[in-house]
Amino acid sequence: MRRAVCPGSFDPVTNGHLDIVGRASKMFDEVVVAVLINTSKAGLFTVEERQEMLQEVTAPYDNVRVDAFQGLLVDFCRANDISAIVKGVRVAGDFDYELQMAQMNYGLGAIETLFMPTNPKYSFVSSSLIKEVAKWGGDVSPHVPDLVANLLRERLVKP
Ligand code: COD
Repeated sequence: MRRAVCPGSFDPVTNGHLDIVGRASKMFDEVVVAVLINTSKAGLFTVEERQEMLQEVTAPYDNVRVDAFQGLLVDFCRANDISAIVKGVRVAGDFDYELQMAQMNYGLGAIETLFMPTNPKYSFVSSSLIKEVAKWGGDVSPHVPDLVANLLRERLVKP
């Protein structure tokens, strides 16, 4: 079985993430969306909340499942028989860092990384920008699933 991982913080999931997951699901038998458990950085949403959001928004894809991991991504890949990491690249600046991670991950575990150019509609979308805009009451609904837009409103916008 050809299995890939789309790893990330997903705090919260955006349409940019979803676009990559959906496209990867057409190329692999199974895609695991893996949420990093980062004990040194508290997010806006808990890891469990992020997983719940991801489960809901990836439900239309039969071959996508959601999980969480701590530690090295290559160890998660080994434990789950995953042979490829799929990453979205938004702008040239993303590539510099992503290339270093890809080379490190290959060196650590012979895991290949595939880069997918983002859909231009989402090239400026990041979870941190979404949180910043939502915090000040801006409309993020074109850039995130409805479920996420509603949760952001509940959590961030004070009446
Ligand atoms: N369009 C397309 N793709 C996007 C978009 C967008 N608008 N936004 C994000 N993405 C993709 C990118 O591929 C990005 O890498 C991924 O989604 C996740 O994005 P985020 O912001 O949710 O998550 P990050 O960047 O914080 O995730 C970093 C990882 C968790 C992947 C990384 O830190 C990691 O692998 N950590 C595990 C520890 C480890 O193994 N470290 C050594 C690495 S060499």
